[in-house]
Amino acid sequence: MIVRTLEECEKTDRRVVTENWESTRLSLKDDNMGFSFHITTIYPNTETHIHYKNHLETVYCIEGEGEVETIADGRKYRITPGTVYILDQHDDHYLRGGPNGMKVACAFNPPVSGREVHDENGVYPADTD
Ligand code: 9YT
Repeated sequence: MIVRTLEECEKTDRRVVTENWESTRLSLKDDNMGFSFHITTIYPNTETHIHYKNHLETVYCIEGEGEVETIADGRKYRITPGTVYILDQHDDHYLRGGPNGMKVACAFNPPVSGREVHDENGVYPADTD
């Protein structure tokens, strides 16, 4: 069994910080679970273009508020604590943090390796190992 705390992981390179969000990857590919599990903070009043062409992601809102807009159909979804959104179609979308930002728990399949950030098209690279 593996036991970690968010607090200890935040002090390591598991914590990845970008302009719009930061994320602490609590479990990664090398844990061999078939998915990775992250606690992510979306910064207030940000908009991030995301298109996980190579991954599926499930996102559960823990606190704060935000919005997801799916680009193909222009639909907007308000995300509040207790809401889960599931990107089962590799959905191209905008993720917006509300005025107080938003904290979410995310699972990625396949798991990320650790240092991934979005490229100019909102994509994380495919796992080529
Ligand atoms: C919800 C989302 O995808 N935010 C971007 C960061 C991602 N959760 C990550 O890499 O941990």
